[in-house]
Amino acid sequence: MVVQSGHSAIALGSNLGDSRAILESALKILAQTTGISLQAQSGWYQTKAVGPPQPDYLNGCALLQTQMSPPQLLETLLGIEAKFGRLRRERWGPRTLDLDLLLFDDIILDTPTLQLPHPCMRERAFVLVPLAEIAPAWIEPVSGMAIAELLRAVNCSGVRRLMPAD
Ligand code: PH2
Ligand code: MG
Ligand code: MG
Repeated sequence: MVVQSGHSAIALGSNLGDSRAILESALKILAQTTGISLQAQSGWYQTKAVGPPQPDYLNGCALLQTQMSPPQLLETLLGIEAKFGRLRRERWGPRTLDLDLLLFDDIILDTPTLQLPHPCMRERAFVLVPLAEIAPAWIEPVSGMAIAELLRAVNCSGVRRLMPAD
C-alpha cells in the first residue's frame, strides 16, 4: 500500500509594498518549484495587524503537495521570502513577505528552527479564516480539533475577505 504523504499547509502575509502582487508572485514561484505542487489557494483577506502598530496585512493560505521534507520545504519558503527583499527587523514587525509553514501531514515537531504545527496558528483568525476555506476538516494534531472547529473559537472581526476585483 502506498500512503500519500507530503501534504502541507502554508500561510502567506504581507504588509509592505504591493502586497497583492507580492503574494501572487510568491504562489507562482512555489507552483513552479520542482518537487512542489500547488493544490489549493484561499482568497485574500485584509486583516488588522497583530503585534506592534503597523499597516493592515494581506493574508491567505495555500495547500501544497511536496516530495520535500519539512526542513527542505521551510528552506524553500525562506528562500522565496529572501527574493522579495524580506528583512527581519523587529519580531512581528512589518514585512514584504512572510511564508509560514503551518501543517505538514500530521507531524508534530519541536526544533529550534521549525515547529509543527505552527505554534500560533490555533489562535490566529488571519490564519484560520483563509485555511478553513481550503482545509476545514484538517485535524490540527496538537489540539485534535479540525480547522473549522478552531475557527469557531476565535474572534474574526479584524479579518475581511477581498472580492476578486478589490
Ligand atoms: N504576521 C505576524 C504578526 N502579525 N498580523 C496579521 N494580521 N497578519 C500577519 O500575517 C501577521 C500579523 C508575524 O508573522
Ligand atoms: Mg508569520
Ligand atoms: Mg514567518
